Amino acid sequence: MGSNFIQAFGSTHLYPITDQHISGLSHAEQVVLLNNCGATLIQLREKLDPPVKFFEQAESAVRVARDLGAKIIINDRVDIALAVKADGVHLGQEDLPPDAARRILGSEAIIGFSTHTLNQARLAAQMPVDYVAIGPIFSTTTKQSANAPVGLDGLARVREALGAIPLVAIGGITSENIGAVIKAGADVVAVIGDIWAPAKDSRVRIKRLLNYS
Ligand code: 3NM
Repeated sequence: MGSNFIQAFGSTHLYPITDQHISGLSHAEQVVLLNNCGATLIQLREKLDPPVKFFEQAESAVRVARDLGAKIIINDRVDIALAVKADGVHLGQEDLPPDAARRILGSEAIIGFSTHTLNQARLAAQMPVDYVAIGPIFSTTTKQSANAPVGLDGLARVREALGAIPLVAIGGITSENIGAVIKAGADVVAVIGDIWAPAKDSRVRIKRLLNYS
């Protein structure tokens, strides 16, 4: 576990997440745009559409990603990840637990797990996951029910507790603060708003996040 996930990013540190409603683009269109800019592993996230619609969109996004050589992770839905033969699933604290997802998806699947406190991250480290996500790092308006921000110090403490387990930071991350987030211990950063927010040029934003220094 773990190494497939980190290897998929090459020398980049951006784990982009799709959002149809913010971007105004289908999941497949977002995958094409992200991959054209250099992103190699992409999470499809759909909180509003019914499963039948998300399934159809995910199926075409995975088809497109296969042709491009990109990997696709499905947010929340183990059933959809299995049905569309995605590369893995990203689970929240209230989704199917990682060990159950592992039984369904098998040993090769990438399984990620969201945590919001140091204690949750410590517990996640004992689970059959390929990466642990911690967030929100900063305040965010993208997720309505986001917990209190853990900040860069909280992120550094999670890094210390997790040792070599791949760590994803999420929540309020932009091209302005990505350098500090990586320096504090994240392997990669997951981003929605700074990529897709209206009136932002997504192509420029994605490249800035991919090429930060
Ligand atoms: N999960 P943005 S924060 C989807 O804390 C999500 O686990 C979070 O969007 C967590 O990049 C968050 O716009 C929102 O802040 C991320």
